[in-house]
Amino acid sequence: MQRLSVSALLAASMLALAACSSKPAAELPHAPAVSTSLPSQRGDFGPPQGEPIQAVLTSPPNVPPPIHRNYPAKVIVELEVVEKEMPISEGVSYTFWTFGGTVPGSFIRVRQGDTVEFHLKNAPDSKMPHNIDLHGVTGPGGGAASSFTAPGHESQFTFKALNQGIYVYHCATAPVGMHIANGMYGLILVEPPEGLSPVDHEYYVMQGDFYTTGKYREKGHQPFDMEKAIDEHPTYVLFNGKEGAITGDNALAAKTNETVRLFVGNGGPNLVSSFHVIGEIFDKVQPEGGTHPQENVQTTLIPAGGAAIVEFHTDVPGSYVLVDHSIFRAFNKGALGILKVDGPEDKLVYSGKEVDSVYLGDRSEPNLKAVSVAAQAHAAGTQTKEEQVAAGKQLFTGTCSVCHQDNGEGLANVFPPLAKSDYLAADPQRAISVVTHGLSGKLTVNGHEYDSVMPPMAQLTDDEVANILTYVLNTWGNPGGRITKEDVARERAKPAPANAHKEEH
Ligand code: HEC
Ligand SMILES: [Cu+2]
Repeated sequence: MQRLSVSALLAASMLALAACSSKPAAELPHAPAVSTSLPSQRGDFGPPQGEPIQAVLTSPPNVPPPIHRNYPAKVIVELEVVEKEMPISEGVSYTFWTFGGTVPGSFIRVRQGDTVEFHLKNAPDSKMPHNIDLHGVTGPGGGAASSFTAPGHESQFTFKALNQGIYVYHCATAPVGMHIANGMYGLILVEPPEGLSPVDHEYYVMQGDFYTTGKYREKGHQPFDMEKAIDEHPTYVLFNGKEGAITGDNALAAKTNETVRLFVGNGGPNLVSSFHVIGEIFDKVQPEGGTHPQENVQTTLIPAGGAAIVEFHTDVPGSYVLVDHSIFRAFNKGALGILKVDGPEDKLVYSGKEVDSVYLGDRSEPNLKAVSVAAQAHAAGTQTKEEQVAAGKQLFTGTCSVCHQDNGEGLANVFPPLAKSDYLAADPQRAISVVTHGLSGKLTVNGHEYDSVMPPMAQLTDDEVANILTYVLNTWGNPGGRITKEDVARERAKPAPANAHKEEH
């Protein structure tokens, strides 16, 4: 087998060589004219012409404007590494290491054949040395060896952008995985000489997996967890480095009847992304950032350290949800974004009625501010019942409301009411166990019998359970009272009662 594949490779490369040498060599320096028929041709179009150009760098989700040049130029890129604390979720902070102050790093756009003079600076207050490996560079380490930069220093190297495509760049300083896990990646687009087709919107979205010592959404500052990273058990899987980076007020925007191009990267460090936009079909995808497009695609796989260009047309208004279709990552680890399309309905294409709240739960209401306010107040020892209620209300939506409904009325014969529930009023502390351990078997609420199963809400932290139950106790005419984080911790530590939800194996 081994020998077969080696000889097959040899034959293939000989064929490729033959194909190359059959091209008149004179064609190569004047590539723009021939490049449409040879889209993957390497782009040494000769020495740079004209004055050097300072590259426009943009922060996600923005993309620098298209290049309308028809000659190769010298392009100067200045990128600064900044280590900084930023929110990773509402009320949760993380020390990111960044290219240009954002995760993912600044978007770089050059033209095939350009000579790129790259300046990598490392901010004086950095604690670590860093470097950069650009997948669009031909040369050892993709620039890594030439760009190792201590805090307060600057490195410079030059490369020719020989191949067109969308490429990941990342830090490659040891421990490499840790530098990438802390957010050190971004995209560089090498436009074909004739440019990309014009579209109405271009956006920059990049997935990454993150590893914190605390649980998902556990409040406060969260350090990097090397063990979880090695085990490939991410706490967060995110688009653009923060839960909610592209939802709510930060959602990507378009109008109906427009064309949208997404440059979608995946920094990893570990996971591959099954990138999907709920409610859209990709008219065109350049999988793996390669040259030959695929058409009419639902979900495209983006490897760690890879990227794709995705294009589609907007027909119907509404919220389109960007997800990693490894779907627990979307709804339980944060890999979720929104493209908000405004414009008139087209009932012929879609009958109407937005379904995003069904899909999104608490994420359709992205304002979790009350949750972090409550957490901060708790840390300071000043938390009021009102703060708990406000936070609990946010968390109830999409967690408990799925079954017990937004108004707490439940659903007849299936989900018991929480509104004016005599079962709840009889023993509010018992409700803690219901949430943390689940509940099964017969029970009577307000004279009606239920014999169903509530799974344990194990994803909720102690303060989240406390806030939700305090909200429930103080709403819909329930008796009031307060549940604390300590109450929950105590109840959670106890063995599950006999009527807890039992796992079936
Ligand atoms: C997947 C559906 C589901 C979800 C989600 C759910 N519950 Fe329940 N809940 C039930 C069912 C079903 C029962 C009744 C179980 C039985 O019949 O043994 C129940 C019972 C209860 C009870 C006791 C009965 C009553 O009406 O007072 C409380 C309290 C309760 N749930 C609170 C919550 C809270 C708070 C949340 C959110 C943290 C939540 N539940 C999430 C399905 C759910
Ligand atoms: Cu680094």
